[in-house]
Amino acid sequence: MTSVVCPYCFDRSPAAKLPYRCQMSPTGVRGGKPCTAELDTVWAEFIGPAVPPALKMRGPVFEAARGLGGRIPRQLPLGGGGSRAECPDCGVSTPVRVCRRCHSDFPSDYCDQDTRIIALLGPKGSGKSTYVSVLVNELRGRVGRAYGASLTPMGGETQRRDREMAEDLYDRLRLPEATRPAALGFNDPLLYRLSLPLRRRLRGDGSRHTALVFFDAAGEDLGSAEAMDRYTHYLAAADGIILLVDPLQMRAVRDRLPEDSELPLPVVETPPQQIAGDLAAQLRARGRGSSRGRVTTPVAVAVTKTDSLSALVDPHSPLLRNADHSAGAVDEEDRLAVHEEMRALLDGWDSGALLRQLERDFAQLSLFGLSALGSPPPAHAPADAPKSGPQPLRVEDPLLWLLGLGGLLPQASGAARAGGRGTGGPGAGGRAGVEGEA
Ligand SMILES: Nc1nc2c(ncn2[C@@H]2O[C@H](COP(=O)(O)OP(=O)(O)OP(=O)(O)O)[C@@H](O)[C@H]2O)c(=O)[nH]1
Ligand SMILES: [Mg+2]
Ligand SMILES: [Zn+2]
Ligand SMILES: [Zn+2]
Repeated sequence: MTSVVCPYCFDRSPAAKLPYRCQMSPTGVRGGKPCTAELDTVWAEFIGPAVPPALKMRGPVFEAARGLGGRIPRQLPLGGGGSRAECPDCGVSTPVRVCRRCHSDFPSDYCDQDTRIIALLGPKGSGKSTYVSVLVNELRGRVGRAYGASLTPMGGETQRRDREMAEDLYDRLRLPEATRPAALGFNDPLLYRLSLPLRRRLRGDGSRHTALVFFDAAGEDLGSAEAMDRYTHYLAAADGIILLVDPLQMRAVRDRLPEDSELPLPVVETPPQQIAGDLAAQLRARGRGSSRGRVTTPVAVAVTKTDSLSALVDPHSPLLRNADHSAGAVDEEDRLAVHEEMRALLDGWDSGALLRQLERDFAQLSLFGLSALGSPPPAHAPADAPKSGPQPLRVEDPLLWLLGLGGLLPQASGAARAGGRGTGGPGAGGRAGVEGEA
């Protein structure tokens, strides 16, 4: 059965149980009058006082299982796999589903597929917003092609922001502005429909659809345990977490950059250790810890802005080239090579303190290195992308790993160990990244 997670309040529900909202259409009314807008108290309470009262008047909500008057609304299958139901008051059918808990409307095809929530965390200025914009672009283009995948924005709000992100970064070559903190109004998540070809042995050549929810928080909101509290439902519902670490905010890296480096250095914000520690505490409090105390949600820890590290890495480093996706499968050996490389680098920067803490807190962990832009922003125009546009490196790796763990993508080589949760492989001794926990 399709299980849907509300992208606004993160309530999980079987798709069949989601209520409907009447569209108040004047045509096709049977018998009585068309429905009129009424105060949706559930939704009004959820979105809070910032929204003007007039907007809180909405079409009536009715249960999928049983109508308001106790009648069971007639449900009609809809072409695309969704369904419509007839409003018990006016008799006109509606396709609009709403969340049971908060009454937010879902985009039209959101409920036809399982939901995967990917949480994006990292200190202020670590590159989260730039990363999302570039990641979406790569999933549509280069990476999407290799896996036969397609990615489409769902709902008017994501479609608008998706267009804006692409125009800003790729047409105008403008970097995203700092994300506004939740205190100034909660930022809606980005909702995408990811379609992947069904594996052949599952018969047929159809597609499997997944609703991907990306949530790009403001760095300020992750700077303290209290601020992160706002995100607790979201973090607890996450199927995977991508934690971005800005190397240019690490003292050891700043000290090691060549003297003549013209790199503009960012302000040093919350240390990644603190974010990881607060995150683990949140998840444990929400029941995501195992009996041995480690958190079970998989965490991809990605060092960003690797374009700025050329002086610190070997010219043959796997960090300097993209993974090969030509087999249409996630290359497990390549992931392990990157994990080991990153582990060695971190070891030199902070004697492995961050990794040791992460390993204590998280049972499923893998290190990544990526660059969204491929080179630093121009020194004279720090709000701009490089002249050549983003030339990303390895931005897709963390997400592909998480999707692979969830069984959504095939894995190549090392498949035996990747399919399970074993450690080992090249460079074993250190944690290879994925480790099961009883
Ligand atoms: N060298 C380099 N710099 C980058 C890259 N991506 C982002 N940056 C720099 O990092 C700055 C912050 O990036 P954002 O994407 O806004 O960071 P954020 O994590 O969303 O920040 P908040 O929204 O304030 O939490 C950008 O303005 C760039 O200067 C990259 O791939 N390489
Ligand atoms: Mg941001
Ligand atoms: Zn909800
Ligand atoms: Zn009605």
